[in-house]
Amino acid sequence: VLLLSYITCGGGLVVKHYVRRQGSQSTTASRVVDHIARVLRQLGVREVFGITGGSIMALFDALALEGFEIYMFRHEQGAAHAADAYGRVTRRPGVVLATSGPGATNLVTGIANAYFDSAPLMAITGQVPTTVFGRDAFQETDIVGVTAPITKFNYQVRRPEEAGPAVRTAYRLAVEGRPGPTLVDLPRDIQLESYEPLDEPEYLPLNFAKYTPPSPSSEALEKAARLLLSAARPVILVGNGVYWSGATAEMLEIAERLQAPIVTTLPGKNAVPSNHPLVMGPAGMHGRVEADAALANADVVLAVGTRFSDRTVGRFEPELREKKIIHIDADPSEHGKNVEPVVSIVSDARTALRRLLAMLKAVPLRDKGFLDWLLWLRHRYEKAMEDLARKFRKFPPWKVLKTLRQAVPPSTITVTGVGSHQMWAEIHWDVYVPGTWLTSAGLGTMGFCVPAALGAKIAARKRPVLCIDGDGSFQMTMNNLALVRDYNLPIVVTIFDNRALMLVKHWQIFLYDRRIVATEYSRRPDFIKIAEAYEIDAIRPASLAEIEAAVRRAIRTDEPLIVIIDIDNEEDIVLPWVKPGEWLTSALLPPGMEDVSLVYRGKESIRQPQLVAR
Ligand SMILES: Cc1ncc(C[n+]2csc(CCOP(=O)(O)OP(=O)(O)O)c2C)c(N)n1
Ligand SMILES: [Mg+2]
Repeated sequence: VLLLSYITCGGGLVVKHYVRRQGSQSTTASRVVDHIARVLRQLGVREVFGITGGSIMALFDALALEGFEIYMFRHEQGAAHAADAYGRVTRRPGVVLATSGPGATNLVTGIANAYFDSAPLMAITGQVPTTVFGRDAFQETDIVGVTAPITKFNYQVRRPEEAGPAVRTAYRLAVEGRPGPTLVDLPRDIQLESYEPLDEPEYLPLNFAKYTPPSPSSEALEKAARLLLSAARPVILVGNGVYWSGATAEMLEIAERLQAPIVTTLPGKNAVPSNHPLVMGPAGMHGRVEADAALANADVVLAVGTRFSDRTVGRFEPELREKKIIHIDADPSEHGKNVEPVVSIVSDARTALRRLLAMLKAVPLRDKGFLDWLLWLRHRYEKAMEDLARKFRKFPPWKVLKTLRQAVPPSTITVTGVGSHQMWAEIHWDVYVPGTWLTSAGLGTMGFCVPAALGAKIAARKRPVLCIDGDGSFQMTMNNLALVRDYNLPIVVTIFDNRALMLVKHWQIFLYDRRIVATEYSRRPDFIKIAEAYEIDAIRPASLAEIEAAVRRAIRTDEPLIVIIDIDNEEDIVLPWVKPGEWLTSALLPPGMEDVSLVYRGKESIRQPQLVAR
């Protein structure tokens, strides 16, 4: 992945003309921080997230003078998740600020999260004065070193004239090509120097061509078209790169022309509408049955904007090696990293798909039985889950999700925590509008939901925002609920309350002979009281109808709400489940599907399923 730690130690940047008045510490004359505030404004930034401190307060001061809206979080990790979500919703980098030392290190999980999910984010950290560098000064941390492997680009400003170009460069690189987080570190003495830019270069002297994907070659596209047209069971694997490049329409049109099922990754759920007839949903460890089956039985895979995460494919060898893979991705370092494609196209997805579409005029005849089989699998799974729901003593999580889906408008932005509740949402939450599904997929960061929901709400004030959280995840960042009333951010938070770290307990049950270690809470705070403390209404509903009515009301009246949903931590086993390191066809299916195999055997697959012993 694009990794560039560009650190100048003196030298490096040549600026022709600038005025630098040494020693002035005036609070209103043009300081470097005032210049940064103006640069941010020119870039279109209006809102920033963060927590102040000695090494960053000058920038806060300048931003306030310049009229920025500053969102005060309760923990920097929360501020970073909010900026991440803001970036995903607006497609512009969310900006997060933190002081040096603990402020900066508290950002690290949030930055890593944005890195793994390719979300545009720009962090600006304060740093101790250059005069005390390397002396273990109070709150000195080498944040540029710490974040080197989890940023696309980071830079420590050492001279006033570098600040503007560094901020513009970091902002641009956060969204250019494959999005991701960037960081600018600002020593305190530099922040306070007086500075007036004269003929300042726009960017640091980097070769931006390296970050902008090239045009796809006609030869590669033609080869891809030939492969797709001659395939028996072509399947499209959609990653969230399709969303970033705005290629949803092109992707769907290609699928329709080829009559090829679309399978997504967990973040790729965001890129295509779940209710499109060819969209099978996410494949993977907790994928949909029909999606796992589609990907597992494909002969040609058109993979777009995805890195082939192990969570999506189970394992890379030997099954994937047998497939002909066409890989389109903006990031050259993704090509050949996890799988060896037959055709490798380094390109923006939309550009490549538009040109590919022009080559796919003819609609070939397909193995229609394959699609019929996938839809039959979907039907069998939904039926099995309906039957299972009747046996549950407490709320079946998937029924809760279907109820919530009915209760909120199609354009609702939905955010999740990390755990079993997230996996249920992966399988059962329908995304109707691309861009409305925000989950921590690559890093799997518990605590993402509440602050990300706040960031999403700040980005889209008029749209409802729903957080689907777990009780464990919720407790990691619930302190940020304070912002709901501080800034009037009426989000709806649902807590799937199983009093457990269920996804790990699930593994203990199946992989550790039921040795339940440190995954069940004996005591826990009363979430109703927590809600009350933050002046938010909360309910513990007794029925699905009650959930639906309460959520509908909250959205209609634009009021925040916390819904605590009782789930039994013995019943709460997410299926299907592909055990770590196994191939998709060995997915453990729910009760009632014992006769079903995910290996496609033509027409027999539907009519005589019992032929296949599992
Ligand atoms: C920060 C962090 N710590 C630990 C984990 C490991 N982990 C993955 S899922 C999970 C349980 C999550 O519990 P909860 O939020 O209650 O969701 P549930 O699985 O119970 O639905 C844990 C501990 C993680 N993903 N992130
Ligand atoms: Mg839980």
